[in-house]
Amino acid sequence: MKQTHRDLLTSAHWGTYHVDVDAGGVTALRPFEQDGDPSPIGQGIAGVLDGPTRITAPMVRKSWLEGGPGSAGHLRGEEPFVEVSWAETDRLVSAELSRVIETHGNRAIYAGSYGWASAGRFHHAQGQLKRFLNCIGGYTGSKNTYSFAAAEVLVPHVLGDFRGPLDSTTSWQSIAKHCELFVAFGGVPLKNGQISQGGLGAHVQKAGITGAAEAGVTFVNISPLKTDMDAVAQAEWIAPRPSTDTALMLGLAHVLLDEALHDTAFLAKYTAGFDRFAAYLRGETDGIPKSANWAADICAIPADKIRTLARRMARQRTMISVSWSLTRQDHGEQPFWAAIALASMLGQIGLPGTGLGFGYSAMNNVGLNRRQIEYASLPQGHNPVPDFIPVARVTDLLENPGGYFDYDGQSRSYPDIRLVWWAGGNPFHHHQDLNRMRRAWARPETVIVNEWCWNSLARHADIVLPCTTPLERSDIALTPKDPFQVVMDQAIDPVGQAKSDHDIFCGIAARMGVEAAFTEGRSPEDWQRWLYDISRQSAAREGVSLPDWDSFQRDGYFRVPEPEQDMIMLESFRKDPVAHPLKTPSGKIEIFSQTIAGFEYDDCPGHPAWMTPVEWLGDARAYPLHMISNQPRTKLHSQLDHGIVSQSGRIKGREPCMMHSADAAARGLVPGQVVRIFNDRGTCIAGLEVSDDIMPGVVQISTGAWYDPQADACRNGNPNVLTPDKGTSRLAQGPIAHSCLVEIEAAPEGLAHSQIYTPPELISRAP
Ligand SMILES: Nc1nc2c(c(=O)[nH]1)N[C@H]1C(S)=C(S)[C@@H](COP(=O)(O)OP(=O)(O)OC[C@H]3O[C@@H](n4cnc5c(=O)[nH]c(N)nc54)[C@H](O)[C@@H]3O)O[C@H]1N2
Ligand SMILES: Nc1nc2c(c(=O)[nH]1)N[C@H]1C(S)=C(S)[C@@H](COP(=O)(O)OP(=O)(O)OC[C@H]3O[C@@H](n4cnc5c(=O)[nH]c(N)nc54)[C@H](O)[C@@H]3O)O[C@H]1N2
Ligand SMILES: [Mo]
Repeated sequence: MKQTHRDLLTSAHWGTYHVDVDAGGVTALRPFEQDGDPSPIGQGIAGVLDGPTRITAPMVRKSWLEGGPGSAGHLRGEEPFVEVSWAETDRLVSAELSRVIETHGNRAIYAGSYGWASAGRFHHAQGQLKRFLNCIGGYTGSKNTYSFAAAEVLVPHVLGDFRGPLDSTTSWQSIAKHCELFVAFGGVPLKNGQISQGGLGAHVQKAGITGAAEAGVTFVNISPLKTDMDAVAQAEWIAPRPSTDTALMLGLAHVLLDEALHDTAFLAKYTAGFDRFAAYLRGETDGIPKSANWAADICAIPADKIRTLARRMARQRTMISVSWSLTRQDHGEQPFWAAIALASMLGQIGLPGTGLGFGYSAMNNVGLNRRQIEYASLPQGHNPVPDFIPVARVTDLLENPGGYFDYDGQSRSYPDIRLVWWAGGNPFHHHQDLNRMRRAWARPETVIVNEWCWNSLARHADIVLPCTTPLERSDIALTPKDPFQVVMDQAIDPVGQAKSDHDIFCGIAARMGVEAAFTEGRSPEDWQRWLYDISRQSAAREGVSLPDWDSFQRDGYFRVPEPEQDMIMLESFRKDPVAHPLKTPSGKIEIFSQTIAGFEYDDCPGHPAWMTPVEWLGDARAYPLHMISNQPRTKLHSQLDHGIVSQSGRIKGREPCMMHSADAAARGLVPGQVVRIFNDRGTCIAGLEVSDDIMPGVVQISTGAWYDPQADACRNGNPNVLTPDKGTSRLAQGPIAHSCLVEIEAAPEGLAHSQIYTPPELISRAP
């Protein structure tokens, strides 16, 4: 282990911390002194680095070890594991990869391997996996994210690009100086601003919203949850039915049009196809004017409120923020398209502090004024396999080899998957309709998983390769999303026989004769110096001089200076749309897209439109409550669910579920009670929290509890047993977790606690 004279440092997706270590291991993660608003999430790792939930040796599922690939896949998640040596897993994995590739080709390997893993530029699990697989002929991959797939596919058709505008979302500083009215669909959830992918140094979202409120900005929180906006904003709270924001935006747009409050000069100069959209708003295409009265019925908001809000938005310097959650619902393309159309009608896009923002506080980096430096990442090589799936179509892929699917104008087919490999993500956390996914998961012949703890994913594998946590290896956190670049010190020795993902792949690569191609002769430290060197050069091109490697290691971190100018989304396009056209066919904002219209999708026409979602309160006969399963406050997804911070937020050991007092009273339910949330897809056990900060008819339970199935129930409170698994539309095929109806009742008395935090049965073989 490397020696250092300063406090040990680490970086996580939830912040930078000092690491305290004694002879027994890591005792605490202390807040970084540069962070004015540190997240408590970090401490969650301190108690779980070792102990029963830690995977300490390579493991193989019993039937698979005895019978080989394809043995009793339906017993995944139920069978004991047999402890084996690394030499044995290297042999088993390389033989199985060779068999699958020779018999079925590389496209039979699914390694989309979606997930967040941990921060650190080199030890990036997914990057390591993909680099390794590319050395042996590639794999079937996945496209887009669970976060906002609908926007990733739609917005490039409308603005020419999504990531660029997202990464230059107008800064909080600019909002404080120039904005008067901040209208937030989905709120500004500070709980989510705890996170930034790849690490962060200082949390800025609380300061951002506080600064804007103190500067006199008025906030409107449009969300089923009052708590989606911090009290400091003193926001007006408007609670629409979930999954109806598009109708609300169309209603607002109709008022602007009807009262001639829209900016015709902006629309003419910067947009294309507004006339088609206007005809739809007036009802010329379908006989239904999208008036405030029309929207009021759909959203369950008084029409007067909609009219008043539209007039205020036209009168004032207005910022519209659309939460990423709006994309994770049925027809999730539409709220983003409608918001772009609405902001275009207000004519303030590209001006300081106003216009449009993609999800303030969805992460710490949204609205964080910073320089964009292209740091180097581990080269992944070339994947010769052309097959891919839209990431959330994984169950369809496993269920339906050879089946066809639509995606962004293409018709494609699912390959026949024989081997699944996951490193750094947890589909038993992130996917919808988990009971259905679990049945499909029985089909592949082999499932390989790199994990460090016995979560649901590890339990559903055939071969479990135990990896280290960031505290057991050295790395560097380099990220364009944050000004702080941080040294990640190794704080303790690897626990048990755990190896870094990189070392795991080195062992298998050696057996398959591709070690030289995989490592290029570099050690992990050589690679980190290499990544840092290239990053230094690209920073220098942006006028930023990163310290040399030794100074960086000595100081532990470096803060990239702030840019002189406030970040403003689409600023150069606004200043000169001829010199800086958008990368759309017209060079302008496409309120109507001929390209999308040309796809002739019944569920995604050529302009923003309201289509009823599969499940919503407007048609809640079977199940009367709308369930929001949003991001957890006490952790990142399923990570550290077994740790102290996540567990301390529980109610009688159960995942909290929030319900309005009137709904609880109508069902005779009381706070603190254990309840079952259910629909046709499954049942989820939770602890009841009663509050008037949620709109009646809506219930909220965070994602992230480790899935613990018993028949179709999750005993541990994972809401994804209830959520529907369907694409947003044929365009993006994104996940729709937020469009989900349920019912709630008291759970049977004396229900046993989940056993998910005790490991599966482990059989050790004497040497
Ligand atoms: N119902 C519902 N479902 C959702 C959402 C929702 O809003 N509602 N949100 C969705 C969204 S936006 C997302 S992004 C996804 C997130 O889903 P995921 O990113 O899959 O969730 P994580 O729990 O972060 O999974 C990361 C896994 O990597 C493991 N890990 C950590 N470090 C390492 C490492 O160094 N090496 C290896 N090999 N493994 C490591 C962790 O133990 C963990 O199991 O969930 C989606 N699912
Ligand atoms: N602490 C923590 N922070 C996180 C994460 C985490 O796991 N934990 N995950 C990170 C990731 S990967 C992502 S992608 C981002 C996601 O960021 P978001 O998409 O913003 O996350 P959510 O918490 O699902 O949604 C935000 C709020 O939207 C509201 N909402 C849900 N449905 C509707 C609707 O139909 N209409 C309206 N108006 N509001 C609605 C919910 O009340 C919810 O609290 O968060 C990131 N930040
Ligand atoms: Mo996400």
